[in-house]
Amino acid sequence: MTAPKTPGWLDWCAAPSTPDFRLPPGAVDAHCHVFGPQAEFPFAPERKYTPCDAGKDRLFALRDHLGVSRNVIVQATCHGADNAAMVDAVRAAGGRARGVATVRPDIGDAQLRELDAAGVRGVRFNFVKRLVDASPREDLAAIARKIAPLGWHVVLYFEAADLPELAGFFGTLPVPLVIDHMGRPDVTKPVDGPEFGRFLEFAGRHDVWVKVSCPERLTVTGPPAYSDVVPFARRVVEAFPDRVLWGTDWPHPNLEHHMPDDGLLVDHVPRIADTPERQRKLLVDNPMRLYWPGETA
Ligand code: 0GY
Repeated sequence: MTAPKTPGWLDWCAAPSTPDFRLPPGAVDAHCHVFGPQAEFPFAPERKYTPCDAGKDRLFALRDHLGVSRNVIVQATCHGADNAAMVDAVRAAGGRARGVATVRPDIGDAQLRELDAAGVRGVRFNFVKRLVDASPREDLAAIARKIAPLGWHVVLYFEAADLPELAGFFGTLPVPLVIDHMGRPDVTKPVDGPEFGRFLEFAGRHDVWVKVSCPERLTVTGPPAYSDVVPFARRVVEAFPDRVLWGTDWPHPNLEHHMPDDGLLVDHVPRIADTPERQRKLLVDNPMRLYWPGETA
């Protein structure tokens, strides 16, 4: 028996357009997920949503359609701390994917080494309240200490309004930090305003990488231009050209208003990274340094 999808669930775009923008060779989609398939990889009992299936074969088909070379597959909350679907996808990609896991604080060194051998390079700490139950900071600090010797990083997902309260804790983590979706700015506020200013200051002070992803999730004005998100992403790309990452966020969990055409998300890239050099860093050099160090694209 498989569980039905959350009411109103929007499925991923089955026929994405071919992008006008040609991704440079070696481009990395540094933020995407797999969901199930549920019959093979059941969702976690504690999940906050039940998505459609979005398995590795569909992800790899999208990768090839868009002209992406490699993926970073981030554990989605619907799978809890059972990383089986993500690890299966990373292994099946034959070196063309890395993974970011969710783990519990009691995870053993042998399990961590097994994840590392499979291609996992980080763990995700999620502070978005609609997605997870509370995560005690001492648990997260214990996880960070365990992963540090492996050279992994922590991916942080939080709402912009929560950064002031979280920043002190983030500053204690002994590993590089990777921030999802630019820290989810409220794009109706000014890009020069105090809230985004605090984010930029945080990103400038620490060993931080920023994903300039998810215009479809942050926008109020909507597709296809996502024009309200562009100034925020451009500001980050210009401020931190060597520490920005890009990703599709396929299969786009929990969108309520529209499901993006992933081809148009690729066409968004030149609007936020407006020179070939900035594009190469964002799409190839930076993610290769973080996830495939020492390898050429
Ligand atoms: C994203 C965003 C979301 C969900 C998850 O793991 C997840 O469930 O990341 C969201 O609902 O904002 O990055 O996919």
